[in-house]
Amino acid sequence: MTSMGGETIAHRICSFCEACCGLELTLRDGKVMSVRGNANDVFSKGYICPKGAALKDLHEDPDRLRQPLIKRDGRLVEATWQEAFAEIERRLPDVMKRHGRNSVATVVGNPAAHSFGLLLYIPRVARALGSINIFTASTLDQMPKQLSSGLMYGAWLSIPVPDIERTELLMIIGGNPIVSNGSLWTVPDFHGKAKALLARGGELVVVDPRRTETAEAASRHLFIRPRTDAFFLLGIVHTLFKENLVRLGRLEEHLAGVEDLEAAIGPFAADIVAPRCAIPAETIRNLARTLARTERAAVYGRMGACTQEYGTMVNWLIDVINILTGHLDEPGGSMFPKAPAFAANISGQPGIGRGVITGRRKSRVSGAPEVMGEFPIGCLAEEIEVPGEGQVKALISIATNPVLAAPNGPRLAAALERLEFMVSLDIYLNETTRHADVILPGPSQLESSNYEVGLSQFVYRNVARFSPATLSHAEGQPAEWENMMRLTAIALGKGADADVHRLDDEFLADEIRGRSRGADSKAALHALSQWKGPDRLLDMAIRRGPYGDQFGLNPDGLNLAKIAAQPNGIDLGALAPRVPEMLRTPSGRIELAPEMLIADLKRAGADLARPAPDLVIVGRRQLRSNNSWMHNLPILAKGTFRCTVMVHPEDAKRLGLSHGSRARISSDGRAIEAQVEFSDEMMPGVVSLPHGWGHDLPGLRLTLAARRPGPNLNALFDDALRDPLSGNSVLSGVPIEMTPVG
Ligand SMILES: Nc1nc2c(c(=O)[nH]1)N[C@H]1C(S)=C(S)[C@@H](COP(=O)(O)OP(=O)(O)OC[C@H]3O[C@@H](n4cnc5c(=O)[nH]c(N)nc54)[C@H](O)[C@@H]3O)O[C@H]1N2
Ligand SMILES: Nc1nc2c(c(=O)[nH]1)N[C@H]1C(S)=C(S)[C@@H](COP(=O)(O)OP(=O)(O)OC[C@H]3O[C@@H](n4cnc5c(=O)[nH]c(N)nc54)[C@H](O)[C@@H]3O)O[C@H]1N2
Ligand code: SF4
Ligand SMILES: [Mo]
Repeated sequence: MTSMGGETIAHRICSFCEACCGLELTLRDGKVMSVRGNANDVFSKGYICPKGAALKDLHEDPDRLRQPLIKRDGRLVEATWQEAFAEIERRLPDVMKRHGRNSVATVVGNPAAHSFGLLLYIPRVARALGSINIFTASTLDQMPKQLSSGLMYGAWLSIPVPDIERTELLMIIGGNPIVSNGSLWTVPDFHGKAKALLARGGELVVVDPRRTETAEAASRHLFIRPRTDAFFLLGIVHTLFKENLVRLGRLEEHLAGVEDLEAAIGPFAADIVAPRCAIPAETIRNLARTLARTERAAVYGRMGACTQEYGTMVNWLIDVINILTGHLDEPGGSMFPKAPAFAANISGQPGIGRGVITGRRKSRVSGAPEVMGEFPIGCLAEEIEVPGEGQVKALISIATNPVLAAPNGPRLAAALERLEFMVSLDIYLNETTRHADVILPGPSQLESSNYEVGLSQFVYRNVARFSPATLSHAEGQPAEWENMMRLTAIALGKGADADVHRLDDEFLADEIRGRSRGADSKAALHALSQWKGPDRLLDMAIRRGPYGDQFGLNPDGLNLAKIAAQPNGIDLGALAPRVPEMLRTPSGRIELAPEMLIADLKRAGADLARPAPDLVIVGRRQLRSNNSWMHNLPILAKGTFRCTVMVHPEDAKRLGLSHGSRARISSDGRAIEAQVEFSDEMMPGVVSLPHGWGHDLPGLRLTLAARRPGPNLNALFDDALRDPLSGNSVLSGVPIEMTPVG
């Protein structure tokens, strides 16, 4: 932070999306005067999007909660922090006692993944609660990629990313990074990097049922029938084997399962899969040839590749293609970042590990297997509704709005009303938190320090950056990690008045003792003592990490103080090959043909001839929106209303819809209404509507958002429709009917 003439310049990393742009803020008297991209940031080099600038609006939003709320006579009213925690202590342990530990469910949402004060303390709350009922937005999002990566490389977050600055060919399956700014791939200014790729003669191919902003900027766009990517990719893999295009290169000795894969791929010739995915067989074959013959190429997939019933298979096949064409772990291909801290693939013994397992537990009602320690969020409503031993009776929601973000939101909302007790850690009184008995708001982002625990593992270039708190907390406002520790204390029976700092010290001392011997652990604790809470956990992880000072053994190495002293970040270099060192599979190899996926090919084989529905719906992310929770910020909400359903003019004509009119959209008895927008961006037979809207419910404190509430896309979807392997919800390609209203 530097001060001049009453103004202070501060730097921090934007945590609204995965791009992690470095911001430069100008402050005067504790007020944010402006937010700009930090041109000197070693990673984002000045890039910023409209949401980054909205940090000011979020900080100032009068609707953002600054005081806990407690439900009294059915209304959520302001309370003191002491009253709020006393209420939780009065009611939560009682539910645990009467109904057992599994009766308390925890649901975690997207912003928790961007806030280390929440993320690093979730395991503590979860362990203290001791319930199997954990749900997160991961099963609305990236669980298929986590599972396929876990099975192939041995760690859930060992997810390779395109080395975009050195590639010649990038193929994107179901992602729109020009709008989303990238996901499971931290790549600020994707658009600039894509332009550079094309300028050096490279190719960008986008496979998407909409001609998206990214497709528009690409050298080639292919429409694909939604929910059929597995068949398209199987056709490519089949061609690679059939035409002898497989080139394993350096990875050959580190691979297991090549023959098993080749044997299982038999039924999926390009000619066979073509009608299912609506991409001509010759196009599929040519793509396989181009991928195989291009020296530096990468295939990448995102939401469209995850939110379908073959999500895990699609994400596996994307990596399979990168491997078979010799592009995994090679410069210009798809590579593994090396994070400074917290990654499973930087700790323990290099090259081998325990791998991942799923299904250690099954969900009570549907019998869905646990994946990565959680159940599918699509199972939450039934776990609350269906009586019996282990029924969910209380809920802790952490930075999540599943009433809008999860399929069949209205069913979930009704279920939440039946809970005996609900606590929400959230900054808004919204569609989900209105069901809570207690809401505990976190401080403004500007009042918190932060480090991107997860996203540092998906970077286009290795980097170490830290955001200190820009402003101090409002009087009495605890940090989110302190709220998490107080919940932990209550769940452990230590009471609402426990000294949470001491408890945090005890947890840390235990953890350090578990790892190092007496004198060493004392020295480690002393070295960390300048930090508290998540900062301290971060310092420890960085010191122990691959670039760390190893508590003095490597004096030139990094620690948090050194990183914090560099507001523009520390560049740790371009991605470098990491196989076999990063592998954590029991075999010490990349598992090209995990049993679970080879078995799943039978399901796909039996589904080859499924007829195409007349009309299906897909989602659409928008630049000035972030899932469900940024529609209350003036800078983003202004302008024309964007939550429209895009329909191809031919479809519109057939359905009797006119531009600007309203349409009723229904699916399997569930229905919403939306405003029609004609667009030839759509593949005929496919319409698109953004998700995260539907702010017209009673009892919200979202003044601006409620003025233009929009329809809730997820009200159409069946929460039982999932990828059975990962538990991820199907949120795309769902058959609908559309009729004019009025
Ligand atoms: N149909 C359809 N549905 C989708 C998707 C889709 O593409 N199509 N996308 C899915 C994806 S990828 C995701 S990640 C999920 C997101 O699912 P969720 O995470 O459940 O939804 P969000 O809208 O991101 O809600 C975030 C919540 O966190 C709160 N919040 C914001 N900042 C903070 C903070 O600093 N502290 C605390 N305590 N709370 C905070 C907000 O007020 C809001 O209530 O939605 C999914 N839903
Ligand atoms: N501005 C903005 N940025 C965001 C968010 C936001 O809400 N707004 N959300 C953030 C979050 S939580 C996430 S997870 C990321 C997501 O990041 P992305 O995945 O890049 O974003 P989406 O717009 O969901 O892109 C999914 C694409 O898949 C296409 N698609 C749909 N169905 C299919 C299909 O069956 N097959 C294929 N091939 N394509 C299909 C859609 O048309 C869409 O273009 O974005 C993040 N960034
Ligand atoms: S692209 Fe993402 S990280 Fe960058 S400014 Fe926008 S919201 Fe923030
Ligand atoms: Mo997401």
